[in-house]
Amino acid sequence: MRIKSLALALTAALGITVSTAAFAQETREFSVSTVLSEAFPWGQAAEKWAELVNERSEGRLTLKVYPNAQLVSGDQTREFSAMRSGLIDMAVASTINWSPQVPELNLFSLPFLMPDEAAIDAITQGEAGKKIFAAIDKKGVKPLAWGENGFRELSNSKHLIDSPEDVQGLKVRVVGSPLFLDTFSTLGANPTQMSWADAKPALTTGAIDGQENPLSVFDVARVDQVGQNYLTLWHYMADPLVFGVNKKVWKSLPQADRDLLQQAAVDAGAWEIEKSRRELTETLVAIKERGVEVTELTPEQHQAFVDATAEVYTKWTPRIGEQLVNEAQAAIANR
Ligand code: X2X
Repeated sequence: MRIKSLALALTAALGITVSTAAFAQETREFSVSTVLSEAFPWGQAAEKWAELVNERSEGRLTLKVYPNAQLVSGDQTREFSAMRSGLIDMAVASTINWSPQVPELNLFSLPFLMPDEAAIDAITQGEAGKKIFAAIDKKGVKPLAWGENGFRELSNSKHLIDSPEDVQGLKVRVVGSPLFLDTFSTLGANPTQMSWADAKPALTTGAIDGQENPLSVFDVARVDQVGQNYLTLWHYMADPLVFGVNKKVWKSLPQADRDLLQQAAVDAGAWEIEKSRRELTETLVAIKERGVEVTELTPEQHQAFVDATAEVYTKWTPRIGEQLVNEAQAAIANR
């Protein structure tokens, strides 16, 4: 808009008439929802996307990031619906928060499905990843690229956890899908659904004993300061991030801008995945230095958790789609 009016003013001042077609492309601003701010890799992914889009469109397209799920008043599981309805233009979102509306996204929450980072990539970068994007698309949001929140580790204020028995009776905060209630109930815990906005106060007052989040979140949000002194590295699941766009916004964009937006999302996602994986070692050192007791599981201890949560697959595989689960497992086996 500004460039166009400047051009019109200039041509008028010079007493010449030129076609304004060259200036006809207006600037546009879009909202981008995230749950975590730019203090976290997740928020940085969104800011990187905004930066690349701004640069590559020479200021024509602006992405304004709204962190802390503020566009849905902190209620992160309503983000997908708000995007579909057009209340939010774009988002960098966790698969966990969109899984109530897109059942296929529960794939990533199946306990101990993905043993390592290569396993995440085997899903997202392969046929299973395409199927999941098709499912998101079908539910009303255009997915563009993958990012990563990370492997979610279990913390609590009570005692060291290295066996399923240790989890029994613990009040653990979870979010998103009822799948998490099943995982923790199967382990004998007392899971409770809560948004991230409510989690920290609940940890502070002791209303809940534990929570699960990636190391970057534990570190940056200073979860150790609210009494979470025990951290078990059980890598039971990882939540990828999805860069997505409201369908109406997507359709309103010329093809060149769609390509620009998607390529910037792919580049920002790859940048953030690499960065957050690289920072993990350093983050763990920082957490240990603060006095948090960090527990790594032996292969036998790990297997006990795998066995104890196996029944979650029986209930959830049909909901996610048997073919998708099989395809993901095959991709992981061949990684
Ligand atoms: O709420 C959480 O635990 C968080 C921040 O990791 C997500 O949004 C899934």
